[in-house]
Amino acid sequence: MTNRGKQRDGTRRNGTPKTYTRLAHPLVRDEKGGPLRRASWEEALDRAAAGFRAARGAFGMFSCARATNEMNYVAQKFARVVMGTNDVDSCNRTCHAPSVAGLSAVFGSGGGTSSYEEIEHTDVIVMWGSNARFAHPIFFQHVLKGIHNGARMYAVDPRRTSTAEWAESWLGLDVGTDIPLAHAIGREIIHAGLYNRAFVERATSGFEEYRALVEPWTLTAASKVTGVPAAAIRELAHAYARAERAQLCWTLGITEHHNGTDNVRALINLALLTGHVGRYGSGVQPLRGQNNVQGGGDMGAIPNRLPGFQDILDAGVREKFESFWGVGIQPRYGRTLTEMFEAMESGELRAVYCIGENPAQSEADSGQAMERLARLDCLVVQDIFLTRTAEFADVVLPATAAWCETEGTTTNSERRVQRVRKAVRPPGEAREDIDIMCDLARRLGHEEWKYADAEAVWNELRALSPDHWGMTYERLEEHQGIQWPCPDLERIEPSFLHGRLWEADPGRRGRLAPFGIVRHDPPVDLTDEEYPIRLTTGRRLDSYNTGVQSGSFASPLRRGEYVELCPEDAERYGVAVGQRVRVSSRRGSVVAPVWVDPALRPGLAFMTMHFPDEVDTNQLTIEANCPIAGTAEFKASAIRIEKLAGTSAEPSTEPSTERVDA
Ligand SMILES: Nc1nc2c(c(=O)[nH]1)N[C@H]1C(S)=C(S)[C@@H](COP(=O)(O)OP(=O)(O)OC[C@H]3O[C@@H](n4cnc5c(=O)[nH]c(N)nc54)[C@H](O)[C@@H]3O)O[C@H]1N2
Ligand SMILES: Nc1nc2c(c(=O)[nH]1)N[C@H]1C(S)=C(S)[C@@H](COP(=O)(O)OP(=O)(O)OC[C@H]3O[C@@H](n4cnc5c(=O)[nH]c(N)nc54)[C@H](O)[C@@H]3O)O[C@H]1N2
Ligand SMILES: [Mo]
Repeated sequence: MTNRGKQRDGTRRNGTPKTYTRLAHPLVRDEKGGPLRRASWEEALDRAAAGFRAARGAFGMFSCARATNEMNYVAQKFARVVMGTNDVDSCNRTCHAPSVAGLSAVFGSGGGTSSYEEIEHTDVIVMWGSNARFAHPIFFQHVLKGIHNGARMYAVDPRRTSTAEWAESWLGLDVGTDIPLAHAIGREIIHAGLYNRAFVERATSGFEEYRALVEPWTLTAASKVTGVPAAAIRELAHAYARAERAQLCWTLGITEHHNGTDNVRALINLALLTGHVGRYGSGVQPLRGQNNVQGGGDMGAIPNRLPGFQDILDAGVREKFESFWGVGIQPRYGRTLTEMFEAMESGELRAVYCIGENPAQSEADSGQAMERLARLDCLVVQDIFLTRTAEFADVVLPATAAWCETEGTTTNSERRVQRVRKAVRPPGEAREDIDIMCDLARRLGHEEWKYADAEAVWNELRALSPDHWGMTYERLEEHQGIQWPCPDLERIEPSFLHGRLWEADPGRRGRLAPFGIVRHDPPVDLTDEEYPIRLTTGRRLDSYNTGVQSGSFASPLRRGEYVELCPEDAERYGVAVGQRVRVSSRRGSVVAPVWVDPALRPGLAFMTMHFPDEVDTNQLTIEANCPIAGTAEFKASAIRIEKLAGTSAEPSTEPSTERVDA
């Protein structure tokens, strides 16, 4: 491979922002390590099909969370029907898989329980580990309306983020101490007699065990572990429990930990304790990441569910799909994205079809991830840009951009399915993801693979997924989007889920919601004398994920990658804004300029994932991951910072808080 060996030090192109080329023609590589060259569609598809055929039984699929529901339906069908495997997954694994796992364990389904509109009509909003002002700006407009209507907002984040600026109170906890904080809030609510006894008795199970679990977490004990003042914990507990309606929202500050699912369960416990779920204005909301990551999972592009979020282990469900698709479905869960990377290491996975993902730069410990990609017999990358991952590919297939060059639907974080449309002609010979997959399927012996259009795919999905049955394209248009579940062609269901929990005998109608018995477990990558600083990573308003889609535009907001420190730490290390330092973790090392941000606290540094071609942050992160969900601990690594000899601060750059008024 051309790039192997250079990866361990992420300084390769430091300082020179990369412009990505839009893919317009298929490319193939004649030999490993050689260059990519232009090829015809015929040749590229033949090569891809041959590679997949040779690796039958050792094939994995990465599906695209930015593409449509229809595309994701076809992708998982390709894995299951054409390649006979459940090894299909997407970036949901690096992201909100713990939310899906936690919500399904409690409520039986993995979606957020409320609608965006409800946040405008609630009394208390808790933003926990979420910087929605930057990462969910549309949702945040609803939050601002809620605040305008009188709601009080609380922000729980180690950094005083732009979101926290709008909050009544900011709880600046230490990274990885969310469970002690949640347990202390729970204990305070119980001790103050503020829990919803009727709801707990009627709709939940395991309360006594939960009460015993949280009992040691007094305000003082939690304050010591989390760094949050006892009075602030108490205030949040009382505000949340006393509210008539309350919304608890979380994102990656909760999920991207080695115990992400436990974190999610600890937060859901608070909603169960107070009854803040299953009613208009009250609910729990994981604000999902990519535009269609909710839909990708709903469509079955995950290893444990068939379309409609139906469990693969359910024989009745399997039978339905088997008779519809005319093939047997393996009666076991497939590998997650994380497990697929491990299987590349052992040689059990030898071919990967990577559609609209850039794992060479988005996986934790990316140096290791790239070594594994380089080891594959066959890597086919289907993308709209020539990504870093494509640099390891044997075949690169140019796709159309789902959001403006194809027809279909996507599903947002409030479970709303909406139409997307083709408005722009794709460049060169680029083809739609679905057409490319069908062409490959036909080459692999499935002559019948052909869809007239996206609507034909959707109608096939509707026939198999009761939750989507009522959503014809016509109705989606008429209602400007419909939320699932929508099992009926006439009716529209309420905007929130789990209203049954409030019915007289919910236990008889379905499951009780169990409290999560979860314990504090600090981050895996411990800070010590050698690596004394806690690094957390995340996002900025102006850039998107690995920067492939946002890297090529010029903007005064876009200032490239920095390692951000608080003023006290900058002084302690004797570094100033613009000065280049070496940042090292137990896995790798990069060079980055310093930024000073008073939103941080001593001992805490922040970097983004947006500019990996300048500074490859994921060389530093740890792949330790949640055993239930497989999500890596992107939010907690241990690092050290060293001044580079002969460098000094660039003059004239003012320390900035980077915050923008909404
Ligand atoms: N502008 C922009 N928007 C985006 C994206 C983007 O790249 N750019 N990406 C999209 C995607 S894929 C996703 S998943 C979402 C992510 O959206 P968010 O999850 O809101 O984004 P992050 O900045 O990754 O992390 C959120 C916060 O977690 C905090 N945090 C870190 N460690 C901890 C901890 O231990 N406890 C708590 N309570 N908080 C902690 C960080 O300080 C950070 O402010 O954004 C989506 N929207
Ligand atoms: N350090 C650190 N690392 C992280 C995170 C973090 O917080 N910190 N967050 C993690 C999270 S939450 C996520 S979601 C992942 C994201 O990880 P990835 O999904 O791997 O990264 P993206 O940059 O979003 O890559 C999306 C790719 O899809 C392509 N694409 C867009 N539209 C289409 C389409 O219609 N068709 C096709 N075929 N391709 C398309 C784009 O060109 C791009 O190459 O990163 C994870 N990595
Ligand atoms: Mo994400």
